[in-house]
Amino acid sequence: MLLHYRFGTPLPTDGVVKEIPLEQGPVPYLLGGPGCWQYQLAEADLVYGLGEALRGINKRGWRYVSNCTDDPNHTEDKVSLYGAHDFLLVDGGDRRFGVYLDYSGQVEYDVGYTARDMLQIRPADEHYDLYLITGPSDRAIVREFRALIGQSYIPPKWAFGYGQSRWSYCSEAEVRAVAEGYRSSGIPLDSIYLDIDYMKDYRDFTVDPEKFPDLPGLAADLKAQNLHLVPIIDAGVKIEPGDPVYESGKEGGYFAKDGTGQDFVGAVWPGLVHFPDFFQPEARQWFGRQYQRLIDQGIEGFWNDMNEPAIFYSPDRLRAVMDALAQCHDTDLCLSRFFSIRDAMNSLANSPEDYANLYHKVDGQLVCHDKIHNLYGANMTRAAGAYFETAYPEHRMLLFSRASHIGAHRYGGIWYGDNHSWWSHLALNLKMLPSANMCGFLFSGADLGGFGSNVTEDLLLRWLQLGVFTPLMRNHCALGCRPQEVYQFPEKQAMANLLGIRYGLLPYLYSEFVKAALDGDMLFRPLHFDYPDDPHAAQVETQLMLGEGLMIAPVLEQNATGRYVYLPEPMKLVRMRSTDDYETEDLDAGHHYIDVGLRELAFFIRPGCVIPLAQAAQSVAELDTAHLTLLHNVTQGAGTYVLYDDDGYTRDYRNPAHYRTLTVTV
Ligand code: MIG
Repeated sequence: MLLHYRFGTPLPTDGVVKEIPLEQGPVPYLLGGPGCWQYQLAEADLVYGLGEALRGINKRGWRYVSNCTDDPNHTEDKVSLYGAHDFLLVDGGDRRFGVYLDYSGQVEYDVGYTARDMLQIRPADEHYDLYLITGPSDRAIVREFRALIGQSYIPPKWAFGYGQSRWSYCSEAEVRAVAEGYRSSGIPLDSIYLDIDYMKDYRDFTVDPEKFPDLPGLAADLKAQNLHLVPIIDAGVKIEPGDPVYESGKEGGYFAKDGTGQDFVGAVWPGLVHFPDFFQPEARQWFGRQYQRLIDQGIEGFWNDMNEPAIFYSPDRLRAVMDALAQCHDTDLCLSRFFSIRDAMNSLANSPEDYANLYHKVDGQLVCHDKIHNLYGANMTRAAGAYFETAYPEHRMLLFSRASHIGAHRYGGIWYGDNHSWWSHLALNLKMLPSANMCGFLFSGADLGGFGSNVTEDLLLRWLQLGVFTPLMRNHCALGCRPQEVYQFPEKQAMANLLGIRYGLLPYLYSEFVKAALDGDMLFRPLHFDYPDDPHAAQVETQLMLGEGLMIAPVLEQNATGRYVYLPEPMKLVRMRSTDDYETEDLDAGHHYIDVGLRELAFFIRPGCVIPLAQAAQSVAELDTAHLTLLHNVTQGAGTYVLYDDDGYTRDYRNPAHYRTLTVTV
């Protein structure tokens, strides 16, 4: 059951695709009112959702604020990350419901933080739509929610291949060296990412003519090796008279304003920038068209960054701080003065004052950024995604974003931003997957190996063992960090084998991904979704169900030679070193210690299930899907798997010719 309530006069969000009649009267389950909803949690209630957020799969015991934030330190004490995903699901066994706040503003979720048994949902104001969803199971509730918000984005098939990124590959020669590093060692790879240094002076949609004198030539040479170049696009447009993007944006009136009605000025990597006003349909169309400048040079995919939007400082506020500092000159430079100077400087980035001085045109009205901050990045994704759909109706483009909001899941995927090369962030990567899926973000993943800090070889191996399963499988790392390309490590052969397994499992992963997108289902599910009556399954935080037939349980601890795994039912363990070197073992339900060496990948097949496995390949284009080995856990009779496959780039997803049934008879 889906109930729709409206409070005040909400601003448009592009969150839902269905019109649901409005209800009057009280909202079932929830106490309080539109200013703050409350729900009394029983001790055993589970709370899921909130998309890209910190902490556990079960969100209980912390508070979260949906407020798109550029914060590269994802420590446990934080409350916001880059996305704002306002859907949560409470499962109390017989009392089970989902709540979706279709809302442009911030929301605080106090999930048993102030009082362990109290859930509180506090929106910043009382202008929003609320949907209350009930159903026979958690999975059914998610499906109903997903039907409401529309079909998730499906990228081209090559985007399911492995990608290598770094901030930054600074020249054509460096990019060619990466391609060579992979191809000469026979390590699979499908894409190489360009970070901001490919641009001329960090100007969007430009290419530095000295570092990359022939981007079309480079893209074509890589394409001949089945490699795709994926450049980054930042939100801020450099103020640069003569630059065609800047000039056309200025001329069209497509930049966001400040409180005085001038184009707002902020500073990010290019120096001083204006921010495109993605809330105007014409501005979205204008910005979308700019991608063509790179598409014309052979580019088929993009990642959108800095679109919370991140603002390092605004000249206005920096000036105010400098003036205040000047006043300090003749005063005593005591400790408190030191702290106030330091705090003043630190308060410049992403400051609420700047957001309060930024204005957008929504339906012809000027609206303060404050009220719609969480929709900014989503509308950048929408600008690009909608352009691609109109310009290339027959052709999928790769697109993923850092900031996001529910609704943007229809136009692109997300990556989880600036994590670190920490073991705890490997676990966090796993925990975010099902939550992101609930909110529609199927094409997602974290920077494998970690973005900030120096990776260790064992961490990268273990991270690849999770990454093998994530739709976006991209190794990315920050400026100044230890090189993180697979071929840089003594264990590169083991890593190559793990990547080979990714390609071997792609027929299954791609099939399950597209089915999940078309059915509004989750690719990754907490165990409790599949085993609702098993009290142990509800407690499991480091294993996931993956599609119809698999359970995964990656090793998440340094120096561990295996891990404890809980099996809610008997399963077949597959322990793989490469697509043609593996063994299987039948395990009973219950707890097991599973040995998983550093060079091995372990996963589990559910009873009766069949998993197609291809041979390892160097790229998705070279994958042989005609010859599949069928891994299975069929003990008698027949087991089947319905395999979805298509050409990997057209959008004719629902064509019945894309399905074939694979059968195993024992
Ligand atoms: O201020 O473009 O999350 O992936 O490498 C940092 C440089 C800006 C943040 C992104 C990261 C990217 C980096 N960017």
